[in-house]
Amino acid sequence: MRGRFIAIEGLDRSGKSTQCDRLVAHLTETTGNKTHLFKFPDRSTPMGQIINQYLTSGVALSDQAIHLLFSANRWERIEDIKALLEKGENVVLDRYYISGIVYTQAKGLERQWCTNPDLGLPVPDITLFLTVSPEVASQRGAYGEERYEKIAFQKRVAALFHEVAQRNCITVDASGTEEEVANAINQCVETVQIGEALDKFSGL
Ligand code: 2DT
Ligand code: MG
Repeated sequence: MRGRFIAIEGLDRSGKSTQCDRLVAHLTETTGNKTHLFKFPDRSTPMGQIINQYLTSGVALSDQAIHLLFSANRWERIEDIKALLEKGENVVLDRYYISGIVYTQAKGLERQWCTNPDLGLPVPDITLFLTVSPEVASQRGAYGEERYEKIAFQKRVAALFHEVAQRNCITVDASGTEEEVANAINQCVETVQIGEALDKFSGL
């Protein structure tokens, strides 16, 4: 049987990375299979390095160009992800195409335009959306260092995330303790049915 394919989405500082690490450990233990974490953007690839410069050192790129790089950054890792799933290993994603779409749409670009480059990517078995208010997130460590970490922008992203999550995600309250959030995530993951074939992303 193919592995489990789970994405975690949310605002900056919503605790995604911590929860992804915990979920990897939980899946390794409960399924007995290897579990891999992929983080998007993957800053280690050639495209990821340009994305990193854009996010951290103010390198100028048009909204369209950076959007296409974020999407290309997913396409450059997807064959590796599919191969692992086919071997029966699990894959956890720290952000995926929903982040790609809502962060660019929050800049004023059209939803359909933002969706197009990601069409055809494999759809996760479940996408968890960690909710935390932009105000609470902004109190957390190192906030404000990267380009998108401004409360006004995060509020626009949050509104779009909430709208999209109603149809595409399971929402998890991430304002509790690390342990509480991890328990909620583990419960959601246990109920997921794994089909053999992966669906192709066809829009939100
Ligand atoms: P991290 O803080 O998770 O490293 O993300 N982003 C991310 C986009 O705008 N489009 C995308 O496709 C992805 C994956 C979210 C860095 C920032 O990049 C944003 C925050
Ligand atoms: Mg961030």
